[in-house]
Amino acid sequence: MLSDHIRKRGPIKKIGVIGMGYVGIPAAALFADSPVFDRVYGFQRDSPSSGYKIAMLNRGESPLKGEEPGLEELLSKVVAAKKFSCTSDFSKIRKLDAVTLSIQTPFLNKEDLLPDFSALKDGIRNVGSYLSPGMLVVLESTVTPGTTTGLAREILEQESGLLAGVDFALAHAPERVMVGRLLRNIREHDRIVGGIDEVSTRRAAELYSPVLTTGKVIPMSSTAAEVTKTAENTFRDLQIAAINELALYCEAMGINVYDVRTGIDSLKGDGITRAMLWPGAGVGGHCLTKDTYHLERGVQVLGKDLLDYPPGEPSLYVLARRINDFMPVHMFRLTIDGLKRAGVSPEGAKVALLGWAFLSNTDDTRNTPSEPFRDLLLKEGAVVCVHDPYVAEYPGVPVVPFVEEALQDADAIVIFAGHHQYRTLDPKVLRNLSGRKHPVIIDGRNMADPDAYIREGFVYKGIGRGDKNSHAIVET
Ligand code: SAJ
Repeated sequence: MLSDHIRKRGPIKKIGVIGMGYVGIPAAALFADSPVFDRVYGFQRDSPSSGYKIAMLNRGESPLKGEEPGLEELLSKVVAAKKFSCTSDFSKIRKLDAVTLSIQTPFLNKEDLLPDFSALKDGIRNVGSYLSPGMLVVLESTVTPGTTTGLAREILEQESGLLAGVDFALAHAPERVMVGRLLRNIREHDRIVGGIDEVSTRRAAELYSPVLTTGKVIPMSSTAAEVTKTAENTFRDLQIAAINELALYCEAMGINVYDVRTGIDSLKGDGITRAMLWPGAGVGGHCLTKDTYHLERGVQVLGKDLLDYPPGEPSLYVLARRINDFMPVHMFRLTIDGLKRAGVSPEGAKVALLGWAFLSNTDDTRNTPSEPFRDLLLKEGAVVCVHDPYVAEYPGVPVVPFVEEALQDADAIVIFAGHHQYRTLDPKVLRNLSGRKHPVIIDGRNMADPDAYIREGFVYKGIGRGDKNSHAIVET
């Protein structure tokens, strides 16, 4: 029995964390910093792309780019105390009580939206080959619901000859970290802990409780934990799609979506909630763009022939994804219409694309909605100059460091990211830089005051600004 193996093994003392990325590194450092545990190993394949992390981590340095408050100090502390070290020798797993896996599951390619589980499967195989009775295995990567009790369990049992739930404990504890606040998120967020059975759930709760400060463990089944993680992002994507659709409606009806948003948001009182998010030029990132498809695949596999749903209707969640992915196309339509109003053909038109990061005031460009927008313009023969104050480079896309360079001789100026800098642009300066009688301004993130630009002779168009998008052109 699993509980006998666990009783014989005693409390968790030695831990392994597989995958030294932005999830695994802070997790390993926090486990190592807890007086409850004796030793933590970080496991990293000595691959050409990431092998360098091993030596860095063993010097107590963080290989993560960007500011992570407290992480570097914590790493050097636990390395000096000999409570943490990084290794590529996976056989060390044999001596451990618990192993967590935080390995990326990116898309194979954008078309079929299928996840690439190959790296995760390698990690699971490595654990399986060194598995011993009473050990706990926890998946932290975002996976399709059913993976823990399915694929992961099968590989672990095949490699080890042991049985999940009988010889070893198996659970899913999804990570909920945001870059820039990794340590704080792990300590303060509640931690969903889902075992394949009660004993596994309890053992996994024993692993995570010591590192939580204000967060608490929320126990459930492993599949419920997988659905929680994917659905919490699906719901955020849905909320954004809902306000994006309303913005498109307001444009068609000639009203200002921000007035409507304020109006709806004013509905207060207990039990009354309206998750009014913000319309925009699109949804990027590595969470919201993929987790909906994990959830859909999960219900297709686990719920096969069991799902009762309105016949012939598309999934609301996939439709939300389609609406959000339509926003860069809508931005393209607004740009073409704006150029037409200014009497400029897209062929050869110079367009300043302000903002390449998917998230305002960050350098994160994963799945940026700016990219499909730029592709559409290039197809029309436009010349696109990309500016982003936080993004130095992007494969195949030149990014200029100074906004003036993008604005010089621009026929159209398109705001795609809500970077602070774009809120203080001066229409007068922009018009002089563009040198056009009626430059076009397309506002994808509610950064520009329509009247200030219209007064300067601009052709203005903004997401959700049905009240302004057909304004009279001012001759200056
Ligand atoms: N966006 C909108 N309108 C909004 C909010 C966001 O268009 O009202 C767009 C953003 O411009 C961006 C995309 O959606 O392109 C995603 O924005 P995000 O704020 O959700 O940022 P992410 O993708 O980094 O989401 C992360 C997620 N965290 C994890 O997965 C651990 C998500 O679950 C969090 O809800 C989100 O951070 C957060 O709340 O900050």
